[in-house]
Amino acid sequence: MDKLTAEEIFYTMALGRRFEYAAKEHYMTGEISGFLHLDIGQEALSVAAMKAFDHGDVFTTYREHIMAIARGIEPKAVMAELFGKKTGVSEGRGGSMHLFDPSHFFYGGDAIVGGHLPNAVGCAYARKFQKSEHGVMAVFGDGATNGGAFFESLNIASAWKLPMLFLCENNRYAIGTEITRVAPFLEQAKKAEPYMPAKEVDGNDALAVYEAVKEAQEYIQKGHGPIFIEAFTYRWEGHSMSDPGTYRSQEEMEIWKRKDPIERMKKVLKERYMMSDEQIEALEKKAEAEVDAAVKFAAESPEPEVDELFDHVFAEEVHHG
Ligand SMILES: Cc1ncc(C[n+]2csc(CCOP(=O)(O)OP(=O)(O)O)c2C)c(N)n1
Repeated sequence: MDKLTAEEIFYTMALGRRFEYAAKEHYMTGEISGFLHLDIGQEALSVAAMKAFDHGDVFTTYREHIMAIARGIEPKAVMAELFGKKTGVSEGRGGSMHLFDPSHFFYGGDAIVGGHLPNAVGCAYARKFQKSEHGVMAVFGDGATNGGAFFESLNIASAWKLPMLFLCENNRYAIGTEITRVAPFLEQAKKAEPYMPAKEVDGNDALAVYEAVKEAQEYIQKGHGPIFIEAFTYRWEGHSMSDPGTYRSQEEMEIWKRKDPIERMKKVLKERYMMSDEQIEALEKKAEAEVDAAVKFAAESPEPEVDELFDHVFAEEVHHG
């Protein structure tokens, strides 16, 4: 990886973490409502995967603020969406779980666990049909691999050799359920092995994630069909703002906090790319300022108008009799 990319990945990770803490703060004050799922602790995976997958369409889950930003969507448009404002990336209609921006080939933000996987498969089918350069990346949690939609998606993507990367973010927990209580093993890639090449990667290592996703992108662009990557990581916060996460031990959380992906990336910047503490601090300050500006923009943006309530709502009138 060149220095510029490494620096950009670090910056976006630092930006993402500050963004998430700001979102948490404004959720507490009531400016953000509904659900809010934070990605703190998983920044390496969220950022590096998006930066590496630069030729394609992305479908993901409800824990997606940082992914959207890493994809290139303006932090202020993401924050305004969390505030439910008209200037939000989904015009204030989607909120935290439904960030959507076709201009960045980012189609969510889906609240239904695994529900986006068949959509991603459909998109991959379209891309293959169009003989497009685009591959499709679907990001999902370990919990999603227990659903029928997951197996159906693996099956058809594999049978039709669709240009798809299945990226499993294994943070071990699906709300309060530890994965091995509901699956026979920790490594969910084993479920994909009969269908496609499947590999594991350290999800807290931004460089490793970047390399793995880049390789996968090349693989699917060559028309080999789908590929599966499982990245192991850990969320520091509860499942959502309403979850204190008491089902996990302090000890376990401490172990993972010591594997902080941001501190790890800082070390890489210093040791491999010869960056100084001052240069790194300057990036962190810049990230802080960008988040402050995003919050200000969101707070000052207008609410959607009541007479626009039915815009973008699609319904067909059904006549009976
Ligand atoms: C089909 C469906 N079942 C249940 C839920 C409730 N639910 C929301 S998130 C979640 C846990 C999913 O865990 P995982 O896929 O591991 O993702 P993570 O939240 O850990 O990122 C559940 C069960 C839902 N939204 N959709």
